[in-house]
Amino acid sequence: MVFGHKREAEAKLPNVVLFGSTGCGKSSVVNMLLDGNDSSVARANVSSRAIGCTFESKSYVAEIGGKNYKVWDTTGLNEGDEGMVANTEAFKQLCRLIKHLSYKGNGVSLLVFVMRGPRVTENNEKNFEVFFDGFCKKEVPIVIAVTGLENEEVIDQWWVDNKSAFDKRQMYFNGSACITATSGNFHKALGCGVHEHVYRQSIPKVQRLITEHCAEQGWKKVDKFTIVLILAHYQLTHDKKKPNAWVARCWKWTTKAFGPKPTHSSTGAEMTARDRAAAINDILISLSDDESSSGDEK
Ligand SMILES: Nc1nc2c(ncn2[C@@H]2O[C@H](COP(=O)(O)OP(=O)(O)OP(=O)(O)O)[C@@H](O)[C@H]2O)c(=O)[nH]1
Ligand SMILES: [Mg+2]
Repeated sequence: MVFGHKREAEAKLPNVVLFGSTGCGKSSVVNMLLDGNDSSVARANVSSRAIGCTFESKSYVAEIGGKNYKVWDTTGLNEGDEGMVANTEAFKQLCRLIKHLSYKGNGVSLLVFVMRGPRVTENNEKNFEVFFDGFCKKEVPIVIAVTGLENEEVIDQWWVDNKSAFDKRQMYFNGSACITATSGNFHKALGCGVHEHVYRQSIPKVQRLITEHCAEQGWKKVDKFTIVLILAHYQLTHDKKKPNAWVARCWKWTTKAFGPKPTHSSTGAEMTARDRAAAINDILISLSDDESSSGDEK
């Protein structure tokens, strides 16, 4: 019974979803948000392994400034196979989490895009575009935490100097934090990690990102069948007439996520189109499974 009440209370907390490339520091940022919380609360696993460490979305209740938030650690998006941008499985999981929070929870109150500095890569840009612009349609507040900035002379200057590079890529954020998300290797003489000082200074910065930008009302992705309709519409009208701007835009990001746009000039390209269609189909099936089971928990 007590567990039931606890779960009910947790379900009402604002959801904060972290996303970004594999190894950019998402789980490390989650642990920063848990700083100051009861030490018995489980921390997120962090690893320097090349293949990725977090394989499913997992939530943590973080108390920040006297208020509780449900913080979601997610699987890293990566360079997928065959030139696709998002690793299909990771992207699928991320979309399913948003769907789950929309249909079974109280929506998403804040997205945190975690990026490893100091360079903004094409992959960062595409992950952002596909997920935020494409899937979330820019409708939810978003902030950025740039990790790996421990060697900057004046750490916060990094954003001042680099914001224009994001603007140029049309990556706009409600807030930003320049941080290091690790205290680094233990240094005997210092008696702590080599980055301990800058790490400690970074913790309140990421916590402020949440307290200052988390929306009271969670955003819900309501158009559950939009993607299916867009794809069906495009495939039906494809080659017969030019798609309208809305369809073309959605097509653009699904193409970026799942593979190149097909041309009918060679057999090889048709194979690619078929592979891509199968990947999209797979995603749609799993998303609609999720929705059909959402029932009255909405
Ligand atoms: N130098 C440096 N290393 C960092 C920073 N943040 C995280 N790391 C290290 O990067 C590695 C990956 O960190 P994680 O927090 O596991 O990254 P992640 O994004 O959760 O990774 P996946 O779950 O695999 O996608 C670990 O060895 C961290 O200690 C940072 O700001 N600077
Ligand atoms: Mg992780």
